[in-house]
Amino acid sequence: MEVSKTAEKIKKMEIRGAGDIARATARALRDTAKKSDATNLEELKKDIDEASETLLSSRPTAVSLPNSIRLITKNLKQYQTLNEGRNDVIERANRFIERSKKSLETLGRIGSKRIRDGDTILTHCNSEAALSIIKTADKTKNIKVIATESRPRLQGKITARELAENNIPVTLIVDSAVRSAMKNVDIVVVGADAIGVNGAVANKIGTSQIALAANEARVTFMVAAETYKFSPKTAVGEPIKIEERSEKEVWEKCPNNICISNPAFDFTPPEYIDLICTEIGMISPHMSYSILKEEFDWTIEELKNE
Ligand code: RUB
Repeated sequence: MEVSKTAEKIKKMEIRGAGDIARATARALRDTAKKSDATNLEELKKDIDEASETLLSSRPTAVSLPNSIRLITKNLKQYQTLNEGRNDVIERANRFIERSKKSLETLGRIGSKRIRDGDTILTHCNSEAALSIIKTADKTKNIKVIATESRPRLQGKITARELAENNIPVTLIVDSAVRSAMKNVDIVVVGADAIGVNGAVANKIGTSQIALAANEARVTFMVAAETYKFSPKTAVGEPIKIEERSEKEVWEKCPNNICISNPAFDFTPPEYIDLICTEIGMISPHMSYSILKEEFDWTIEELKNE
């Protein structure tokens, strides 16, 4: 798919969810490298840079998007020939897509061990990472799921439908029912759009309220996230940007004298998070810096000098 089409689909949320956004970005960069009519390496770099800019402007919060670009274009500057550069981008993009799928499988296996037979799991929005844990657990245990509606875009319905199609018992609730539902919940499992160096998790608006309710009820709160959801820029002081979406999503024909605020994500502070389940293991949110060092040390060094 053309880069502009991919960016447009991400903007309109036809492609959505941090993992899917990252893989679509990888495919778009791979296709740019494949189809570029550059006659030298400099021209290829220009094409890749332009494609990256277009993709980056689509949605601001999911750090998986800039991270996939970083990982795919990592070595481009070092190459001497057009072919080396082109092949490296194609190979890295393919590897990223494979890695993304494999990570989901692995973290699903790891996270499922925290789910006990008979558990009721509450999840928010629609996260393939959270669903990977839930579906893996369902293979060997009797579980039930409570899915929140996730206003205004109602991604909870996608989750509910997917679980029902997999014969996993699911109850859909409105977002404001979370606290009253919490008394029947054994564990909360949600995804992440971005994780800061301090361990705070940006995820679908409402996640932090769920974490508060879970904390009050002493219910385990687990985040499912591939390591490419950690944000290297936060290590050099830059905050994660929360996307503000159109007021029309909340109220189509809103009277003129009413203001609407529609942030798409919020931050859950690390003290409300018991575990982050990644493909390299279960970690505490306080280990965020170590993950960033391991995965993105080279980026952090470059970002320091920007
Ligand atoms: C989706 C959302 C998901 C994360 C993680 O928001 O908040 O929980 O992106 O998803 P939106 P995944 O619908 O606005 O993109 O685990 O699939 O990467």
